[in-house]
Amino acid sequence: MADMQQLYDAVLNGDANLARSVTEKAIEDGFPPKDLLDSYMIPAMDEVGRLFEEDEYFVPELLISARAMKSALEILRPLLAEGGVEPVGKVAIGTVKGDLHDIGKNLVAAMLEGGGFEVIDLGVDVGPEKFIAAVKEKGVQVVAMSALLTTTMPSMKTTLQEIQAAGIRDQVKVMVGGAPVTERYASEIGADAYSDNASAAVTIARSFVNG
Ligand code: B12
Repeated sequence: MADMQQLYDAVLNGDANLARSVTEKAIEDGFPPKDLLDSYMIPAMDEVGRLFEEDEYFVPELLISARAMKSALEILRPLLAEGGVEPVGKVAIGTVKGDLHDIGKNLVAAMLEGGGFEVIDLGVDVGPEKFIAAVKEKGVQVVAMSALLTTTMPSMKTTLQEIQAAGIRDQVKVMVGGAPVTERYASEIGADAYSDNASAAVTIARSFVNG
C-alpha cells in the first residue's frame, strides 16, 4: 500500500521524485485522485504557504515544493479531468507585455494549481488582448498579472483599461504582483488586489471565487 503521509511530506519537503512515485503507487492501489489532491497535496501546499508567511520557508523552498506538487499533478491532471472533478475556479495568469521574467509568475501559477484552481498560463510578454480573450472565451473569473520591471508596470494599467473598454470588467477580478509592484500602485490602477507573495495569491483568489 502507498504511504500517503509520504506524499504530504514529499510536497512539503520538495521531493519531486518521491511525490511522483508515491502518487503512481497510490493510483495503482486504487486511491481516488481527488482524495490525493484534497487530503494530502493541497494541505501540504497550504503548509508550505504558512511556513513561507512565517519566514521559515523562503523562495527556494517554495520553488522546490511547487515543483514537487507539479510533478505529482502531471499524473493526476488527466485522471481528474476524466473524473469530471470541478476546479475551485479558473484563473488566467501572465507576465505583462514587454516583460520576460516568469519565475515568480510560475510560482504563483503552481500555488494556485496546488490550491485547486484551473490555471490558464498565458506565458510571458502577454498583451491585453490575450487576457481579454481568456475572460471572454475561457470564462476565467480571475486575471493575475505579474511584472518585474518598472518599465512594464504600466502594461498592467493598460490591460485594466482595455478590460474595462471591452465591457467585461464586472465579470472578472484582477490581482497584480511582482517585485516592483506595490499595494498603492495596485489601487491607483484600479486592480482588485495585490500581494507580494505566491501563497497569499491563493487566499486572494479563493476570496474572489467565494464571493
Ligand atoms: C532572474 C532575473 C532575470 C532573468 C529572468 C529569467 C526568468 N525566466 O524569469 C533574465 C536574465 C532573463 C532577466 C532579464 C532582464 N532583467 Co531581470 N532579473 C532577475 C532577478 C535576478 C530575479 C527575479 C526573480 O525571478 N525573482 C524571484 C521571484 C520568485 O520573485 P518575484 O518574481 O518577485 O515573484 C514573487 C512576488 O513578487 C510575487 N508575485 C510575482 N508575480 C505575481 C503576480 C501576482 C498576481 C501576485 C499576486 C504575486 C506575484 O510572488 C512571487 C513569489 O513569492 C531580478 C532581481 C531580483 N532580485 O529581483 C532581476 C531584475 C528584475 N531584472 C532587471 C532587469 C533590468 C532586467 C533586464 C532589463 C536586463 C537587461 N538589461 O537585459 C532584462 C529584461 C528582460 C525582459 N524584457 O523582461 C531589474 C529590474 C529593474 C527595474 N526596477 O525595472 C532587476 C530588479 C535586477 C536589478 N536589480 O537591476 N532577469
